[in-house]
Amino acid sequence: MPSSRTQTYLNFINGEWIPSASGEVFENRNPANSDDLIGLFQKSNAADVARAVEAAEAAFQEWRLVPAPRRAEILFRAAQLFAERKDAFSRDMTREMGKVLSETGGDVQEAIDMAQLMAGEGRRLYGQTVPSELRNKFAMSVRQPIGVCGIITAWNFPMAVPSWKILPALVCGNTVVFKPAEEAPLSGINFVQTLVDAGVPPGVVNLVTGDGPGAGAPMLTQPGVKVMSFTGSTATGRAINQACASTFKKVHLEMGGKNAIIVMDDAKLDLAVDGAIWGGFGTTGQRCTAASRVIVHRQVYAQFVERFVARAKTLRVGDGLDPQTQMGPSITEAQLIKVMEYVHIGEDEGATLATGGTRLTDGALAKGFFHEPTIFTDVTPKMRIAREEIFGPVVSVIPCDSLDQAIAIANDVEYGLSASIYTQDINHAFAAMRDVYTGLFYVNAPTIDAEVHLPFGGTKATSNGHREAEIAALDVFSEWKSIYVDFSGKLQRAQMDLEEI
Ligand code: UN1
Repeated sequence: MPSSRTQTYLNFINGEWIPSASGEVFENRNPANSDDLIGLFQKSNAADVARAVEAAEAAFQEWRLVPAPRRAEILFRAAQLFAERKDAFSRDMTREMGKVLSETGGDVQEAIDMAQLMAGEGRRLYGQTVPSELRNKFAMSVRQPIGVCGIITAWNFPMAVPSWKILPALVCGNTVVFKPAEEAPLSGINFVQTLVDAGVPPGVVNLVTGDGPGAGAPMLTQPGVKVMSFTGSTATGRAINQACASTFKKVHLEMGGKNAIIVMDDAKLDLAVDGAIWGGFGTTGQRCTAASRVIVHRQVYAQFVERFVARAKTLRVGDGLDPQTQMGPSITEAQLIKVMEYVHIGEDEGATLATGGTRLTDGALAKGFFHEPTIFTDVTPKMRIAREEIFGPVVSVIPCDSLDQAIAIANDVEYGLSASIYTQDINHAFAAMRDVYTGLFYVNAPTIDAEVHLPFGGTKATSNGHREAEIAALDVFSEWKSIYVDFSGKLQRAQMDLEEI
């Protein structure tokens, strides 16, 4: 039961913190210690979403006219405030979603970086000027805001990913209705509070907390929502895409991954092991970019496996608030159960369980959702553990005989987010870079750690063709208007033969 000191957090609509029309709240608990109740959050419903959309629609009429450099000044102030609040926000984040403090600090840092990047963009937002086909006529294109943007994000990067979406939406002149993941709503609230403190006007950013069916789904059918940007599972992304079709929303989806590290026979093996450890077990494997497959050349396979397994065994699993901890818990019991199910699936498929495979329940760990770092070896590309996104600390090692075969295996999954190669041969590196069909590619580094000033996104079932972060995000949150200015004082007609002109 919540104690009398338990804090109740509110929705933020039209510049005010208010309760949900539902009158209901939900609990947010620490995945490292389920006794630790972080707070009670509003269980929002369609009425709350309708109110938030209405506020955002009204605010859009003014916000779209605020000059972009002025909008950017607010983002610049937000960057400063995120930096001042970084430690406190990192602690809140570790407490609510479990990743270790150094990683949550990195998550807040992405919001700082993105705010700086988008603040700069307020003085650019470049369009094009091109010559007209006709005399005494100018031709140019400008970016226009679209309207209300619905933003639904995942819990694993609860400040970074909202920043990739909301900050470009704002600098372009849109307004926002934001639903953070129900597993990490406090980071969403911290994010919004900071924007408000930085000077974002009422109605420009609205926040509703709650679950997907209650607080997310109503956005999809609201005619007032013009853009939907989502990060989460492929199944949910598909449903969002379908639900948004009838009102012709612009939909941006960032979904699953089954990312591969390729280790060639000439790789620096210790470097590759470092990369596979960080790529596979960083964030407890709960990244869409996680290196959940390692494709290793048979010449170095035995050596690699030995070192990789030895390193995985040394990882200290525990509460992310403890600076000694290297890997935190799974986000929920359901997620932990999914991890354990995949361990059984791997065993049934005939892969070798080289290390891990068990839930950790010693002492204080019993109160959280902890699992050993787990490595399957002798995995074949057709096994489910080599194809399906597990979103947990489980890595499949797959032997290969050549670069061509490694590339074919890397590509033979439904997803296409990230991939990497460890090699000292520049020809191998460039061939893999060209032929692995993903949105991100790394050489001699793991599949994770994207930076905010490069486009982020994937191919195939990972994405629906858009990219986020970087200025690629501006393409999601603005639309082009082509403008022709005729100063000839007479009717000039394009698409005519020159003679007639
Ligand atoms: C995600 O898992 O949703 O490149 C995003 C990375 C992080 C972002 C991951 N910067 O791994």
